[in-house]
Amino acid sequence: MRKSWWKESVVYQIYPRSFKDSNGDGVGDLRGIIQKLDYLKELGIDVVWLCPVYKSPNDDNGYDISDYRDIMDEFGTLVDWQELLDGMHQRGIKLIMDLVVNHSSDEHPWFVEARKSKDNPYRDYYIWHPGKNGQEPNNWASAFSGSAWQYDETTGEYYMHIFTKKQPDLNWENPKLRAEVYDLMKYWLDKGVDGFRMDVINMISKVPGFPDVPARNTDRFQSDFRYTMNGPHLLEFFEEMKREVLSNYDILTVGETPAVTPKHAIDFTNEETGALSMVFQFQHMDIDADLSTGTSRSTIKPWSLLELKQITTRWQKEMENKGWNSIYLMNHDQPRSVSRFGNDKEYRNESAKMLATFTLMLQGTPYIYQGEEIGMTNVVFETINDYRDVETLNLYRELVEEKGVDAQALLKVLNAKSRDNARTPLQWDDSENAGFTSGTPWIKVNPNYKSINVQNALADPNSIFYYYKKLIQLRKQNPVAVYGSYDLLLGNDEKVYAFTRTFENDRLLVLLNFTGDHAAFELPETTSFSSAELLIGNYDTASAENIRTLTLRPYEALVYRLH
Ligand code: TEU
Ligand code: CA
Repeated sequence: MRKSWWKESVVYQIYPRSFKDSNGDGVGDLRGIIQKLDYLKELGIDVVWLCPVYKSPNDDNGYDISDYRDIMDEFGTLVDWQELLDGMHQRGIKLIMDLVVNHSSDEHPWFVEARKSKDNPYRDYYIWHPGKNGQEPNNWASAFSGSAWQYDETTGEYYMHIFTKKQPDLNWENPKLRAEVYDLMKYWLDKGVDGFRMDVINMISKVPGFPDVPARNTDRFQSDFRYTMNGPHLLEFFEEMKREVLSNYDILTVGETPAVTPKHAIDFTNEETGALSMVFQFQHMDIDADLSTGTSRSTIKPWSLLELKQITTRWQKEMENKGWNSIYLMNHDQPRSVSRFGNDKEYRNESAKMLATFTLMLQGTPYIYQGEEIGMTNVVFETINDYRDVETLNLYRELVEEKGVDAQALLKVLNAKSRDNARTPLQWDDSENAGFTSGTPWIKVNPNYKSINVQNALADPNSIFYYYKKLIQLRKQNPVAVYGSYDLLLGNDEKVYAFTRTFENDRLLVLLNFTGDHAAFELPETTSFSSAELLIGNYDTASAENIRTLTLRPYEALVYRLH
Protein backbone atom coordinates (compact mmCIF):
# COMPACT_ATOMS: atom_id res chain seq x y z
CA MET A 1 0.00 0.00 0.00
CA ARG A 2 1.36 3.44 -1.00
CA LYS A 3 2.16 5.80 1.91
CA SER A 4 0.61 9.30 1.69
CA TRP A 5 0.57 12.37 3.91
CA TRP A 6 -3.21 12.42 3.77
CA LYS A 7 -3.38 8.84 5.08
CA GLU A 8 -1.24 9.87 8.08
CA SER A 9 -3.16 13.10 8.75
CA VAL A 10 -5.89 13.92 11.26
CA VAL A 11 -8.45 16.38 9.86
CA TYR A 12 -10.36 19.00 11.91
CA GLN A 13 -13.60 20.31 10.41
CA ILE A 14 -14.49 23.99 10.92
CA TYR A 15 -18.03 25.31 10.35
CA PRO A 16 -16.95 28.99 10.20
CA ARG A 17 -20.37 30.46 11.01
CA SER A 18 -20.24 28.87 14.47
CA PHE A 19 -16.50 28.77 15.21
CA LYS A 20 -15.46 32.25 16.45
CA ASP A 21 -16.86 35.74 15.82
CA SER A 22 -14.16 38.45 15.76
CA ASN A 23 -16.25 41.56 15.01
CA GLY A 24 -19.29 41.24 17.24
CA ASP A 25 -21.94 40.70 14.54
CA GLY A 26 -22.89 37.32 16.04
CA VAL A 27 -21.56 35.35 13.07
CA GLY A 28 -18.27 33.46 13.05
CA ASP A 29 -15.67 34.67 10.55
CA LEU A 30 -12.17 34.12 9.12
CA ARG A 31 -10.44 36.48 11.54
CA GLY A 32 -12.02 34.51 14.37
CA ILE A 33 -10.36 31.35 13.04
CA ILE A 34 -7.02 33.20 12.72
CA GLN A 35 -7.29 34.02 16.44
CA LYS A 36 -7.60 30.29 17.25
CA LEU A 37 -4.86 28.76 15.08
CA ASP A 38 -2.60 28.16 18.10
CA TYR A 39 -5.46 26.21 19.72
CA LEU A 40 -5.59 23.92 16.67
CA LYS A 41 -1.79 23.58 16.76
CA GLU A 42 -1.99 22.59 20.43
CA LEU A 43 -4.50 19.85 19.59
CA GLY A 44 -2.02 18.53 17.01
CA ILE A 45 -4.28 18.22 13.96
CA ASP A 46 -2.68 18.26 10.50
CA VAL A 47 -5.42 19.47 8.15
CA VAL A 48 -8.42 21.79 8.43
CA TRP A 49 -11.51 21.13 6.31
CA LEU A 50 -13.13 24.57 6.06
CA CYS A 51 -16.84 24.53 5.23
CA PRO A 52 -17.82 26.94 2.42
CA VAL A 53 -16.63 30.54 2.83
CA TYR A 54 -17.51 31.79 -0.68
CA LYS A 55 -20.01 34.56 -1.41
CA SER A 56 -23.49 33.23 -0.64
CA PRO A 57 -26.99 34.45 0.27
CA ASN A 58 -26.84 31.76 3.00
CA ASP A 59 -30.07 30.00 2.14
CA ASP A 60 -28.20 26.85 3.17
CA ASN A 61 -25.40 28.53 5.17
CA GLY A 62 -22.88 28.80 2.35
CA TYR A 63 -23.79 25.64 0.42
CA ASP A 64 -25.48 27.98 -2.09
CA ILE A 65 -22.65 29.84 -3.77
CA SER A 66 -23.10 33.07 -5.75
CA ASP A 67 -19.37 33.72 -6.43
CA TYR A 68 -16.89 30.84 -6.27
CA ARG A 69 -13.88 33.17 -6.34
CA ASP A 70 -14.63 35.59 -3.52
CA ILE A 71 -15.30 35.43 0.23
CA MET A 72 -18.77 35.71 1.85
CA ASP A 73 -19.30 39.25 3.22
CA GLU A 74 -20.07 37.97 6.75
CA PHE A 75 -16.83 35.95 6.83
CA GLY A 76 -14.38 38.64 5.63
CA THR A 77 -12.27 39.23 2.53
CA LEU A 78 -9.78 37.44 0.29
CA VAL A 79 -7.05 39.29 2.23
CA ASP A 80 -8.33 37.72 5.48
CA TRP A 81 -8.49 34.34 3.72
CA GLN A 82 -4.88 34.61 2.52
CA GLU A 83 -3.77 35.51 6.08
CA LEU A 84 -5.66 32.47 7.37
CA LEU A 85 -4.00 30.16 4.83
CA ASP A 86 -0.54 31.59 5.56
CA GLY A 87 -1.17 31.28 9.31
CA MET A 88 -2.11 27.62 8.89
CA HIS A 89 0.86 26.82 6.65
CA GLN A 90 3.27 28.58 9.05
CA ARG A 91 2.00 26.14 11.74
CA GLY A 92 2.32 23.09 9.49
CA ILE A 93 -1.45 22.84 9.11
CA LYS A 94 -2.88 22.19 5.63
CA LEU A 95 -6.19 23.62 4.40
CA ILE A 96 -8.84 21.84 2.31
CA MET A 97 -11.74 23.91 1.01
CA ASP A 98 -15.34 22.77 0.50
CA LEU A 99 -16.09 22.38 -3.22
CA VAL A 100 -19.84 22.71 -3.82
CA VAL A 101 -20.37 22.12 -7.55
CA ASN A 102 -23.42 19.86 -7.78
CA HIS A 103 -25.39 23.12 -7.57
CA SER A 104 -24.84 26.86 -7.23
CA SER A 105 -26.92 29.64 -5.71
CA ASP A 106 -29.80 31.01 -7.79
CA GLU A 107 -28.06 34.36 -7.30
CA HIS A 108 -24.94 33.20 -9.15
CA PRO A 109 -24.51 35.25 -12.40
CA TRP A 110 -24.64 32.00 -14.37
CA PHE A 111 -28.20 31.32 -13.13
CA VAL A 112 -29.28 34.96 -13.36
CA GLU A 113 -28.36 34.72 -17.05
CA ALA A 114 -29.71 31.20 -17.59
CA ARG A 115 -33.22 32.08 -16.43
CA LYS A 116 -33.46 35.09 -18.81
CA SER A 117 -34.31 33.05 -21.92
CA LYS A 118 -34.24 29.56 -23.36
CA ASP A 119 -31.46 30.47 -25.76
CA ASN A 120 -29.26 32.28 -23.27
CA PRO A 121 -25.63 31.03 -23.54
CA TYR A 122 -25.77 30.00 -19.85
CA ARG A 123 -29.12 28.18 -20.13
CA ASP A 124 -27.50 24.75 -20.27
CA TYR A 125 -25.32 25.36 -17.24
CA TYR A 126 -28.44 24.17 -15.39
CA ILE A 127 -31.10 21.47 -15.77
CA TRP A 128 -34.30 22.76 -17.35
CA HIS A 129 -37.36 20.76 -18.32
CA PRO A 130 -40.90 21.52 -19.54
CA GLY A 131 -43.68 20.49 -17.17
CA LYS A 132 -45.80 17.37 -17.66
CA ASN A 133 -49.61 17.73 -17.71
CA GLY A 134 -49.26 21.13 -16.04
CA GLN A 135 -47.12 19.72 -13.23
CA GLU A 136 -43.47 19.08 -12.41
CA PRO A 137 -41.49 17.07 -15.02
CA ASN A 138 -41.37 14.04 -12.66
CA ASN A 139 -41.99 12.94 -9.07
CA TRP A 140 -38.48 13.53 -7.69
CA ALA A 141 -38.46 14.98 -4.15
CA SER A 142 -36.02 17.58 -2.88
CA ALA A 143 -33.78 16.45 0.01
CA PHE A 144 -35.17 19.50 1.80
CA SER A 145 -38.90 18.75 1.34
CA GLY A 146 -41.22 19.32 -1.60
CA SER A 147 -40.45 18.86 -5.26
CA ALA A 148 -36.95 18.78 -6.79
CA TRP A 149 -38.33 21.09 -9.51
CA GLN A 150 -39.17 24.83 -9.41
CA TYR A 151 -41.31 26.49 -12.04
CA ASP A 152 -39.75 29.58 -13.61
CA GLU A 153 -42.35 32.05 -14.96
CA THR A 154 -40.03 33.88 -17.35
CA THR A 155 -39.39 30.93 -19.67
CA GLY A 156 -42.28 28.66 -18.63
CA GLU A 157 -40.00 25.75 -17.71
CA TYR A 158 -38.89 24.03 -14.49
CA TYR A 159 -35.33 23.87 -13.16
CA MET A 160 -34.00 21.06 -10.98
CA HIS A 161 -32.88 21.59 -7.37
CA ILE A 162 -32.14 18.50 -5.29
CA PHE A 163 -31.79 20.83 -2.31
CA THR A 164 -33.55 24.18 -1.81
CA LYS A 165 -35.04 26.08 -4.73
CA LYS A 166 -32.24 28.60 -4.23
CA GLN A 167 -29.73 25.81 -5.04
CA PRO A 168 -30.29 24.98 -8.74
CA ASP A 169 -28.42 21.84 -9.88
CA LEU A 170 -25.57 22.45 -12.32
CA ASN A 171 -25.68 20.52 -15.57
CA TRP A 172 -22.51 18.41 -15.63
CA GLU A 173 -23.51 16.94 -19.00
CA ASN A 174 -22.43 20.36 -20.39
CA PRO A 175 -18.64 20.37 -21.08
CA LYS A 176 -18.58 24.18 -20.83
CA LEU A 177 -19.86 23.97 -17.25
CA ARG A 178 -17.33 21.27 -16.38
CA ALA A 179 -14.52 23.47 -17.76
CA GLU A 180 -15.74 26.35 -15.57
CA VAL A 181 -15.57 24.09 -12.50
CA TYR A 182 -12.06 22.88 -13.30
CA ASP A 183 -11.04 26.53 -13.73
CA LEU A 184 -12.34 27.57 -10.31
CA MET A 185 -10.67 24.52 -8.73
CA LYS A 186 -7.31 25.61 -10.18
CA TYR A 187 -7.93 29.17 -8.97
CA TRP A 188 -7.92 27.95 -5.35
CA LEU A 189 -5.24 25.28 -5.79
CA ASP A 190 -2.89 27.84 -7.34
CA LYS A 191 -3.40 30.00 -4.21
CA GLY A 192 -1.92 27.10 -2.22
CA VAL A 193 -5.00 25.18 -1.04
CA ASP A 194 -4.12 21.59 -0.12
CA GLY A 195 -7.26 19.89 -1.47
CA PHE A 196 -11.05 19.76 -1.43
CA ARG A 197 -13.96 18.17 0.32
CA MET A 198 -16.45 17.69 -2.52
CA ASP A 199 -20.09 18.27 -1.64
CA VAL A 200 -22.47 15.46 -2.77
CA ILE A 201 -20.06 14.87 -5.64
CA ASN A 202 -21.71 11.60 -6.69
CA MET A 203 -24.87 13.55 -7.55
CA ILE A 204 -23.25 15.25 -10.55
CA SER A 205 -24.35 12.39 -12.78
CA LYS A 206 -28.08 11.65 -12.65
CA VAL A 207 -30.01 8.99 -14.54
CA PRO A 208 -30.72 10.38 -18.05
CA GLY A 209 -34.25 11.37 -19.07
CA PHE A 210 -35.32 12.00 -15.47
CA PRO A 211 -37.93 9.22 -15.29
CA ASP A 212 -40.33 9.03 -12.33
CA VAL A 213 -38.96 6.99 -9.44
CA PRO A 214 -41.07 4.07 -8.16
CA ALA A 215 -43.42 5.26 -5.40
CA ARG A 216 -42.66 3.72 -1.97
CA ASN A 217 -45.66 5.42 -0.33
CA THR A 218 -48.52 7.75 -1.17
CA ASP A 219 -46.35 10.91 -1.09
CA ARG A 220 -46.57 13.03 -4.23
CA PHE A 221 -42.78 13.36 -4.36
CA GLN A 222 -40.41 10.43 -3.96
CA SER A 223 -36.67 10.28 -3.36
CA ASP A 224 -34.56 7.43 -4.65
CA PHE A 225 -30.79 7.80 -4.80
CA ARG A 226 -30.60 5.25 -7.64
CA TYR A 227 -31.82 8.09 -9.89
CA THR A 228 -30.08 11.13 -8.38
CA MET A 229 -26.66 9.67 -7.53
CA ASN A 230 -23.92 7.45 -9.01
CA GLY A 231 -25.26 8.07 -12.52
CA PRO A 232 -23.81 6.58 -15.74
CA HIS A 233 -21.27 9.38 -16.43
CA LEU A 234 -19.88 9.76 -12.90
CA LEU A 235 -16.60 7.89 -13.48
CA GLU A 236 -16.14 9.71 -16.78
CA PHE A 237 -16.47 13.09 -15.02
CA PHE A 238 -14.08 11.95 -12.28
CA GLU A 239 -11.50 10.83 -14.85
CA GLU A 240 -11.74 14.17 -16.66
CA MET A 241 -11.45 16.11 -13.36
CA LYS A 242 -8.39 14.02 -12.47
CA ARG A 243 -6.79 14.64 -15.89
CA GLU A 244 -7.62 18.35 -16.03
CA VAL A 245 -6.93 19.25 -12.38
CA LEU A 246 -6.33 16.72 -9.62
CA SER A 247 -3.36 14.83 -11.10
CA ASN A 248 -1.35 18.05 -11.23
CA TYR A 249 -1.32 18.62 -7.46
CA ASP A 250 -0.29 16.72 -4.31
CA ILE A 251 -3.61 17.18 -2.51
CA LEU A 252 -6.19 15.51 -0.27
CA THR A 253 -9.58 15.06 -1.93
CA VAL A 254 -12.57 13.61 -0.04
CA GLY A 255 -15.85 13.08 -1.83
CA GLU A 256 -19.07 13.40 0.15
CA THR A 257 -20.92 10.49 -1.40
CA PRO A 258 -24.25 9.52 0.17
CA ALA A 259 -25.57 6.05 -0.69
CA VAL A 260 -22.29 4.53 -1.83
CA THR A 261 -21.09 0.97 -1.26
CA PRO A 262 -17.48 -0.17 -0.82
CA LYS A 263 -17.49 -1.08 -4.53
CA HIS A 264 -18.28 2.51 -5.51
CA ALA A 265 -15.66 3.77 -3.04
CA ILE A 266 -13.02 1.48 -4.56
CA ASP A 267 -13.86 2.80 -8.04
CA PHE A 268 -13.46 6.36 -6.74
CA THR A 269 -10.36 5.95 -4.51
CA ASN A 270 -8.22 3.06 -5.81
CA GLU A 271 -4.57 3.99 -6.36
CA GLU A 272 -4.49 3.05 -10.06
CA THR A 273 -7.58 4.62 -11.62
CA GLY A 274 -9.35 6.38 -8.71
CA ALA A 275 -9.72 10.17 -8.85
CA LEU A 276 -10.17 10.84 -5.13
CA SER A 277 -8.12 10.15 -1.99
CA MET A 278 -11.14 8.97 -0.01
CA VAL A 279 -14.92 9.38 0.41
CA PHE A 280 -17.41 9.90 3.25
CA GLN A 281 -19.82 6.96 3.24
CA PHE A 282 -23.09 7.22 5.23
CA GLN A 283 -24.14 3.68 6.17
CA HIS A 284 -23.39 4.12 9.90
CA MET A 285 -25.36 7.37 9.91
CA ASP A 286 -28.61 5.43 9.42
CA ILE A 287 -28.32 2.87 12.24
CA ASP A 288 -30.55 4.92 14.58
CA ALA A 289 -33.20 5.68 11.92
CA ASP A 290 -36.46 3.85 11.17
CA LEU A 291 -36.19 4.05 7.38
CA SER A 292 -39.51 2.18 7.00
CA THR A 293 -41.38 5.23 8.32
CA GLY A 294 -39.10 8.13 7.38
CA THR A 295 -35.53 9.31 6.99
CA SER A 296 -32.48 9.45 9.24
CA ARG A 297 -33.48 13.05 9.90
CA SER A 298 -37.16 12.51 10.72
CA THR A 299 -36.98 9.28 12.75
CA ILE A 300 -35.03 7.83 15.67
CA LYS A 301 -34.72 4.33 17.11
CA PRO A 302 -32.25 2.58 19.43
CA TRP A 303 -29.14 1.54 17.50
CA SER A 304 -27.21 -1.71 17.91
CA LEU A 305 -23.46 -2.10 18.40
CA LEU A 306 -23.61 -5.28 16.32
CA GLU A 307 -24.83 -3.23 13.36
CA LEU A 308 -22.09 -0.62 13.86
CA LYS A 309 -19.52 -3.45 14.01
CA GLN A 310 -20.92 -5.05 10.88
CA ILE A 311 -20.88 -1.83 8.85
CA THR A 312 -17.46 -0.73 10.10
CA THR A 313 -15.93 -4.17 9.52
CA ARG A 314 -17.34 -4.31 5.98
CA TRP A 315 -15.71 -0.99 5.12
CA GLN A 316 -12.43 -1.82 6.92
CA LYS A 317 -12.06 -5.19 5.15
CA GLU A 318 -13.46 -4.44 1.67
CA MET A 319 -11.43 -1.25 1.31
CA GLU A 320 -8.20 -2.83 2.64
CA ASN A 321 -5.41 -2.38 0.04
CA LYS A 322 -8.09 -1.40 -2.54
CA GLY A 323 -8.96 2.17 -1.53
CA TRP A 324 -8.87 4.41 1.52
CA ASN A 325 -11.47 5.16 4.21
CA SER A 326 -12.43 8.34 5.96
CA ILE A 327 -13.52 7.78 9.57
CA TYR A 328 -16.05 10.08 11.22
CA LEU A 329 -18.88 10.01 13.76
CA MET A 330 -20.26 13.48 13.06
CA ASN A 331 -20.01 16.61 10.93
CA HIS A 332 -22.04 19.82 10.39
CA ASP A 333 -24.96 17.74 9.10
CA GLN A 334 -25.09 15.29 11.99
CA PRO A 335 -26.00 15.46 15.70
CA ARG A 336 -23.26 15.51 18.33
CA SER A 337 -21.48 12.14 18.55
CA VAL A 338 -21.29 11.94 22.36
CA SER A 339 -25.08 12.43 22.56
CA ARG A 340 -25.83 10.06 19.69
CA PHE A 341 -23.37 7.20 20.25
CA GLY A 342 -22.09 7.83 23.80
CA ASN A 343 -23.59 9.15 27.03
CA ASP A 344 -23.77 12.93 27.40
CA LYS A 345 -24.76 12.77 31.05
CA GLU A 346 -22.84 10.92 33.78
CA TYR A 347 -20.39 9.29 31.36
CA ARG A 348 -19.79 12.21 28.99
CA ASN A 349 -16.03 12.34 29.66
CA GLU A 350 -15.46 8.57 29.40
CA SER A 351 -17.73 7.99 26.41
CA ALA A 352 -16.39 10.95 24.40
CA LYS A 353 -12.88 9.53 24.91
CA MET A 354 -14.06 6.04 23.96
CA LEU A 355 -15.58 7.39 20.72
CA ALA A 356 -12.37 9.31 20.03
CA THR A 357 -10.47 6.02 20.35
CA PHE A 358 -12.88 4.39 17.88
CA THR A 359 -12.42 7.22 15.35
CA LEU A 360 -8.63 7.48 15.62
CA MET A 361 -7.72 3.80 15.88
CA LEU A 362 -9.50 2.49 12.76
CA GLN A 363 -7.82 2.31 9.35
CA GLY A 364 -8.62 5.53 7.49
CA THR A 365 -8.19 9.28 7.81
CA PRO A 366 -10.01 10.45 10.97
CA TYR A 367 -12.16 13.61 11.01
CA ILE A 368 -12.78 15.58 14.21
CA TYR A 369 -15.67 18.04 14.05
CA GLN A 370 -15.32 21.36 15.92
CA GLY A 371 -16.31 20.88 19.57
CA GLU A 372 -16.04 17.08 19.44
CA GLU A 373 -12.60 17.45 21.04
CA ILE A 374 -14.21 18.95 24.17
CA GLY A 375 -17.29 16.70 24.20
CA MET A 376 -19.87 19.28 23.17
CA THR A 377 -23.39 17.82 23.29
CA ASN A 378 -26.73 18.13 21.47
CA VAL A 379 -28.84 21.14 22.35
CA VAL A 380 -32.48 21.04 23.55
CA PHE A 381 -34.49 23.67 21.67
CA GLU A 382 -38.06 23.78 23.06
CA THR A 383 -39.54 25.54 20.02
CA ILE A 384 -39.02 25.40 16.26
CA ASN A 385 -38.26 29.14 16.40
CA ASP A 386 -34.84 28.43 17.91
CA TYR A 387 -33.85 26.35 14.87
CA ARG A 388 -32.03 27.96 11.93
CA ASP A 389 -31.30 25.03 9.57
CA VAL A 390 -33.32 25.22 6.35
CA GLU A 391 -33.59 21.41 6.25
CA THR A 392 -35.06 21.36 9.77
CA LEU A 393 -37.45 24.26 9.14
CA ASN A 394 -38.66 22.80 5.81
CA LEU A 395 -39.16 19.39 7.41
CA TYR A 396 -41.19 20.90 10.27
CA ARG A 397 -43.37 22.81 7.81
CA GLU A 398 -43.88 19.72 5.62
CA LEU A 399 -44.63 17.27 8.44
CA VAL A 400 -46.44 19.46 10.99
CA GLU A 401 -48.12 22.15 8.92
CA GLU A 402 -48.84 20.16 5.76
CA LYS A 403 -49.20 16.58 7.03
CA GLY A 404 -50.47 17.20 10.55
CA VAL A 405 -47.70 15.33 12.40
CA ASP A 406 -47.64 16.12 16.14
CA ALA A 407 -45.32 19.13 16.68
CA GLN A 408 -44.04 18.01 20.10
CA ALA A 409 -43.26 14.52 18.81
CA LEU A 410 -41.30 15.91 15.87
CA LEU A 411 -39.48 18.43 18.09
CA LYS A 412 -38.27 15.51 20.21
CA VAL A 413 -36.83 13.86 17.11
CA LEU A 414 -35.30 17.17 15.96
CA ASN A 415 -33.68 17.61 19.38
CA ALA A 416 -31.89 14.32 18.63
CA LYS A 417 -31.34 14.61 14.89
CA SER A 418 -31.37 18.22 13.62
CA ARG A 419 -28.19 19.49 11.94
CA ASP A 420 -28.38 22.51 14.28
CA ASN A 421 -27.09 20.24 17.08
CA ALA A 422 -23.70 20.60 15.38
CA ARG A 423 -24.12 24.30 14.62
CA THR A 424 -24.54 25.92 18.03
CA PRO A 425 -21.54 28.19 18.69
CA LEU A 426 -18.27 26.64 19.77
CA GLN A 427 -17.98 26.98 23.56
CA TRP A 428 -14.66 28.80 24.28
CA ASP A 429 -15.19 29.81 27.92
CA ASP A 430 -17.84 30.46 30.59
CA SER A 431 -18.30 34.16 29.76
CA GLU A 432 -21.50 35.36 28.07
CA ASN A 433 -22.22 33.53 24.79
CA ALA A 434 -19.40 31.13 25.67
CA GLY A 435 -16.83 33.63 24.41
CA PHE A 436 -18.05 33.00 20.83
CA THR A 437 -19.31 36.53 20.25
CA SER A 438 -19.65 39.89 21.99
CA GLY A 439 -22.89 40.37 20.05
CA THR A 440 -26.08 38.31 19.67
CA PRO A 441 -25.21 34.88 18.28
CA TRP A 442 -26.97 33.91 15.01
CA ILE A 443 -28.11 30.73 16.80
CA LYS A 444 -28.48 30.15 20.56
CA VAL A 445 -25.50 28.91 22.54
CA ASN A 446 -25.97 25.56 24.30
CA PRO A 447 -26.71 26.49 27.96
CA ASN A 448 -24.18 23.89 29.20
CA TYR A 449 -21.31 26.14 28.03
CA LYS A 450 -20.70 27.15 31.64
CA SER A 451 -19.09 23.76 32.28
CA ILE A 452 -18.33 22.46 28.79
CA ASN A 453 -15.84 24.87 27.18
CA VAL A 454 -12.30 25.07 25.82
CA GLN A 455 -10.96 27.09 28.75
CA ASN A 456 -12.01 24.37 31.24
CA ALA A 457 -10.69 21.67 28.94
CA LEU A 458 -7.25 23.27 28.65
CA ALA A 459 -7.07 23.65 32.44
CA ASP A 460 -7.96 19.99 33.13
CA PRO A 461 -5.22 17.38 32.44
CA ASN A 462 -7.96 14.71 32.40
CA SER A 463 -10.04 16.50 29.76
CA ILE A 464 -11.32 15.03 26.49
CA PHE A 465 -9.13 17.58 24.71
CA TYR A 466 -5.86 16.17 26.11
CA TYR A 467 -7.05 12.64 25.39
CA TYR A 468 -7.56 13.56 21.71
CA LYS A 469 -4.14 15.22 21.73
CA LYS A 470 -2.55 12.03 23.09
CA LEU A 471 -4.40 9.84 20.55
CA ILE A 472 -3.18 12.08 17.70
CA GLN A 473 0.39 11.78 18.99
CA LEU A 474 -0.04 8.01 19.30
CA ARG A 475 -1.02 7.82 15.61
CA LYS A 476 2.02 9.89 14.67
CA GLN A 477 4.41 7.66 16.61
CA ASN A 478 2.95 4.32 15.45
CA PRO A 479 2.63 3.53 11.71
CA VAL A 480 0.55 0.48 12.72
CA ALA A 481 -2.20 2.91 13.80
CA VAL A 482 -2.29 4.33 10.26
CA TYR A 483 -1.36 1.44 7.97
CA GLY A 484 -2.18 -1.61 10.14
CA SER A 485 -4.82 -4.03 8.83
CA TYR A 486 -7.98 -4.38 10.92
CA ASP A 487 -9.31 -7.62 12.36
CA LEU A 488 -12.50 -7.84 14.39
CA LEU A 489 -12.57 -9.84 17.65
CA LEU A 490 -15.60 -10.83 19.78
CA GLY A 491 -17.88 -10.14 16.79
CA ASN A 492 -21.06 -11.15 18.64
CA ASP A 493 -20.39 -9.24 21.85
CA GLU A 494 -23.15 -6.65 22.22
CA LYS A 495 -21.23 -4.39 24.60
CA VAL A 496 -17.55 -4.62 23.69
CA TYR A 497 -16.06 -3.62 20.35
CA ALA A 498 -12.62 -5.26 20.08
CA PHE A 499 -10.27 -5.23 17.13
CA THR A 500 -6.59 -5.54 16.32
CA ARG A 501 -4.40 -3.56 13.95
CA THR A 502 -1.40 -5.36 12.44
CA PHE A 503 1.48 -3.84 10.48
CA GLU A 504 4.73 -5.75 9.84
CA ASN A 505 5.46 -7.23 13.28
CA ASP A 506 3.61 -4.56 15.24
CA ARG A 507 0.14 -5.26 16.65
CA LEU A 508 -2.34 -3.15 18.58
CA LEU A 509 -5.39 -4.37 20.48
CA VAL A 510 -8.26 -1.89 20.83
CA LEU A 511 -10.97 -2.57 23.45
CA LEU A 512 -14.06 -0.34 23.62
CA ASN A 513 -17.04 -0.71 25.94
CA PHE A 514 -19.92 1.04 24.15
CA THR A 515 -22.23 0.79 27.19
CA GLY A 516 -22.71 2.23 30.65
CA ASP A 517 -22.50 -1.29 32.13
CA HIS A 518 -19.48 -3.26 33.25
CA ALA A 519 -18.60 -5.60 30.40
CA ALA A 520 -16.73 -8.85 30.97
CA PHE A 521 -15.19 -10.66 28.02
CA GLU A 522 -12.57 -13.28 27.18
CA LEU A 523 -10.17 -12.86 24.29
CA PRO A 524 -10.09 -15.81 21.88
CA GLU A 525 -7.13 -18.18 22.20
CA THR A 526 -6.29 -17.32 18.59
CA THR A 527 -5.26 -13.86 19.79
CA SER A 528 -1.88 -14.93 21.07
CA PHE A 529 0.58 -12.69 22.86
CA SER A 530 3.08 -13.02 25.68
CA SER A 531 2.68 -9.54 27.09
CA ALA A 532 0.55 -6.41 26.56
CA GLU A 533 1.77 -2.85 26.95
CA LEU A 534 -0.95 -0.24 27.69
CA LEU A 535 -0.58 2.74 25.28
CA ILE A 536 -3.70 4.74 26.25
CA GLY A 537 -6.86 4.33 28.35
CA ASN A 538 -9.69 6.61 29.43
CA TYR A 539 -9.65 5.73 33.14
CA ASP A 540 -6.85 7.01 35.34
CA THR A 541 -6.02 3.59 36.77
CA ALA A 542 -4.47 1.06 34.43
CA SER A 543 -6.50 -2.08 33.96
CA ALA A 544 -5.69 -5.51 35.34
CA GLU A 545 -2.46 -7.15 34.19
CA ASN A 546 -4.09 -10.22 32.66
CA ILE A 547 -6.08 -8.74 29.79
CA ARG A 548 -7.19 -12.09 28.41
CA THR A 549 -10.24 -12.02 30.67
CA LEU A 550 -11.06 -8.44 31.50
CA THR A 551 -14.11 -6.63 32.80
CA LEU A 552 -14.31 -3.19 31.17
CA ARG A 553 -15.74 -0.30 33.19
CA PRO A 554 -18.56 1.84 31.71
CA TYR A 555 -17.46 3.25 28.32
CA GLU A 556 -13.89 2.13 29.04
CA ALA A 557 -11.43 2.34 26.15
CA LEU A 558 -8.02 0.64 26.17
CA VAL A 559 -5.31 0.38 23.52
CA TYR A 560 -2.49 -2.13 24.04
CA ARG A 561 0.56 -3.02 22.03
CA LEU A 562 0.74 -6.83 21.95
CA HIS A 563 4.18 -8.45 22.25
O1 TEU B 1 -25.03 17.41 2.44
C1 TEU B 1 -25.77 16.54 1.61
C2 TEU B 1 -26.27 15.50 2.45
O2 TEU B 1 -26.04 14.33 2.23
C3 TEU B 1 -27.03 15.90 3.66
O3 TEU B 1 -27.50 17.22 3.58
C4 TEU B 1 -28.21 14.98 3.67
O4 TEU B 1 -28.71 14.89 2.32
C5 TEU B 1 -29.32 15.55 4.46
O5 TEU B 1 -28.79 16.12 5.62
C6 TEU B 1 -30.22 14.37 4.70
O6 TEU B 1 -30.91 14.52 5.91
C7 TEU B 1 -24.25 18.36 1.75
C8 TEU B 1 -23.77 19.35 2.79
O7 TEU B 1 -22.94 18.66 3.74
C9 TEU B 1 -24.98 19.95 3.46
O8 TEU B 1 -24.61 20.81 4.54
C10 TEU B 1 -25.74 20.73 2.41
O9 TEU B 1 -26.96 21.20 2.98
C11 TEU B 1 -26.09 19.85 1.19
O10 TEU B 1 -25.02 19.02 0.75
C12 TEU B 1 -26.41 20.74 0.00
O11 TEU B 1 -25.24 21.40 -0.39
CA1 CA C 1 -18.36 38.08 12.66
